[in-house]
Amino acid sequence: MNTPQKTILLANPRGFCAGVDRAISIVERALEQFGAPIYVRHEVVHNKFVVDNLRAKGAVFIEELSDVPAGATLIYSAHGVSKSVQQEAQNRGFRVFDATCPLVSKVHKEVERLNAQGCRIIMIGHKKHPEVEGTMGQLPEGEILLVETVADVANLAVCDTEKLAHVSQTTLSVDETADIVAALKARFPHIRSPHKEDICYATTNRQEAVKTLADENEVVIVVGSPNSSNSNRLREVAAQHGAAAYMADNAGCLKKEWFSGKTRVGVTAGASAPEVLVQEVIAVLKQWGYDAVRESDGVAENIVFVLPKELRGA
Ligand code: 0CJ
Ligand code: F3S
Repeated sequence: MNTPQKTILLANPRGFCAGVDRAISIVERALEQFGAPIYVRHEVVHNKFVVDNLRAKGAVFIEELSDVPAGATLIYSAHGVSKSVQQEAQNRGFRVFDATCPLVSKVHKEVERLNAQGCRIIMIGHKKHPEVEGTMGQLPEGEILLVETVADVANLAVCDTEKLAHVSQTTLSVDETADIVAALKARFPHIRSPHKEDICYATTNRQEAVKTLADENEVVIVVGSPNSSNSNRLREVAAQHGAAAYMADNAGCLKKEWFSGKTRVGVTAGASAPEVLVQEVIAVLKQWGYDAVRESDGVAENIVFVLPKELRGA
């Protein structure tokens, strides 16, 4: 009897998005132009490998601006910051570069615009996630209401149901968010939706690709760090589509028992996970007999975000 071939299917698209590329470049260029140390508020992106690398080059990751010395250069992470963080940075006189993804900044502007029009805003997102803190922090505390689940919608206390709008975190599950939006519309028929959903192109494309991956493979590995929201969502989507799905921060996290009796493995990566880590995962899987590697078809992404003027160089 022939033993079946053990295969790897690589998702397309996977890994770095334009916002992550830009955020990492901002830290690297600031290090080149101004020298170490460069202070970064929060992990610039939620990936251990990226953060360790930048730390080795002289980046210092902090959560509190009180830990940044006077006169220092400070970079905001890709997830964005609240108005109070911006104000504190200004008061302390730092040289600031903003690595907030432009697609997050777009949601910040939308919040301001809706507020100026007198709308009460409901944000769909995960409590305590830095992006949610940054977006909700565009307005004074308590102004924006947060919903995390469909069940939360029933508990919202809203006075004026005519002037309502919703925004969302950029890295949520597309399908779960659609359910929450449907629940909001059912309870508040006049609620305003964004012209284009706030969930970004990279999140949408990677979730779409992982569905195909999960449909065609028995096991799906998502390369990404445990604190990466979009990577966690990819694992959940793969599991919902019937695959045994696992996150792996790097090749060293792979467990042989995940693959026992399985011939078809799919591999993808969160928006903050570098391709080098994907290649290391493939190398280990090849050692375990998965030697036929194929790339899936997928939508081409050609979005590039420009760097801040001062860091563009010659
Ligand atoms: O929030 C973002 C602008 C996404 C940044 C890239 O991904 P990651 O893993 O740093 O952040 P999430 O936890 O938001 O997915
Ligand atoms: Fe931006 Fe989406 Fe990436 S919001 S940082 S393009 S995951």
